[in-house]
Amino acid sequence: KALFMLIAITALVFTAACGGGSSDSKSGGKGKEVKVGVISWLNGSGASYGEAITNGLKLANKEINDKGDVKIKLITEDSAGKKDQAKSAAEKLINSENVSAIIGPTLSTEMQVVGPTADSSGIPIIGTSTTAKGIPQIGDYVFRNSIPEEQAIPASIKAAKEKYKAKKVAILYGNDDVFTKSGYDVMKDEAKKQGLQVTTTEKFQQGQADYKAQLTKIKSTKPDMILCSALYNEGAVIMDQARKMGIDVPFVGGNGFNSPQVIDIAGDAANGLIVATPWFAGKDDQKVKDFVKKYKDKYGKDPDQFAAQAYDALYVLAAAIERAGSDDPDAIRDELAKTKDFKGILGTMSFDKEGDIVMKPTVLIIKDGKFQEFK
Ligand code: 1QQ
Repeated sequence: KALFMLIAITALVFTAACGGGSSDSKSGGKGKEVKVGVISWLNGSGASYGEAITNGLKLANKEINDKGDVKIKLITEDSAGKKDQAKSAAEKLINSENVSAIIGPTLSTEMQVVGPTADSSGIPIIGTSTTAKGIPQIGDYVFRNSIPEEQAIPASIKAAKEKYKAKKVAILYGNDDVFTKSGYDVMKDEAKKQGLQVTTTEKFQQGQADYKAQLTKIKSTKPDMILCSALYNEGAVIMDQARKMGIDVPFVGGNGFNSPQVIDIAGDAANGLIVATPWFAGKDDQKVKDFVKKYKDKYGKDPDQFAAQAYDALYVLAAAIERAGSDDPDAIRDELAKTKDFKGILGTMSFDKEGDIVMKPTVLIIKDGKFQEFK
């Protein structure tokens, strides 16, 4: 028995000394580059989301690599906001590029197919903008640092209801996208919970150009506010057409509206839009100020929520890679899951046991053509 123990211990010591055998060729100790795949919406009607996200990632990547505790190589694929393209991108990153982790994709619609692919391949994935219900619950390898609609929308509806003493709301939502539908579900439930009467519920489709039929109906029911679940392109056009029809009540929007594109497209018509977000550029925090300056210097414009979330996500991932001390996806996943009280530019965040973000959103309003704190 003693001899057996001796052999077992010798074998153990030998394995440990060799760094676990097969993973040795992949192990990314100090100085070695760890490959991280990025899937982002870079072309088409929502390309500004992907532009902000990849800008935020590039900025963080340079800082992380310059510091040198870990080295990350980003490999970026465009999904064009389409779930099939997002899935092919994930397969390429996992099977051909052998990435150790993935950041993205942009839309919950895409994550619903990419999440299961990454999860079944044992590759950790962090959504930085996916806010529909059930995303981290796809599997143990799926995380997100974007605040779910279930937390953001109740906060913005409550703040708007109190401020405007609203009693009646109309709801307008896109019924062909996972995120816009999920936002609608929360709006409907929350209106009920907060004792708001829903005057009418109207639907639209992605890419729709004319919303007059829906808006005419909404106008006739005289709501105190409009709850709208849309991506920025449709959302901005809706607000523009609403204001032109004389609908001047506040809009409460979901995550899709958290883009300065709403202001670029709708102009003054965007005033009166209320949203909840983990990001506020005007925060009196040195970290936030530094980030805003660095981003502006590099890209010639202010960062938005999507850039900030992506920036923090890469730092969260880099910290997990550093703690794992290797590029082994399983080890990185386990360290990601332990993320607690990470201090980034969004504030302090942790992952809950399902891999969802724990953080309170801030409520903002577009006033005088810019996002401001809603008080
Ligand atoms: C989602 C979203 C979109 C607004 C991301 C751009 O929140 O698809 O979940």
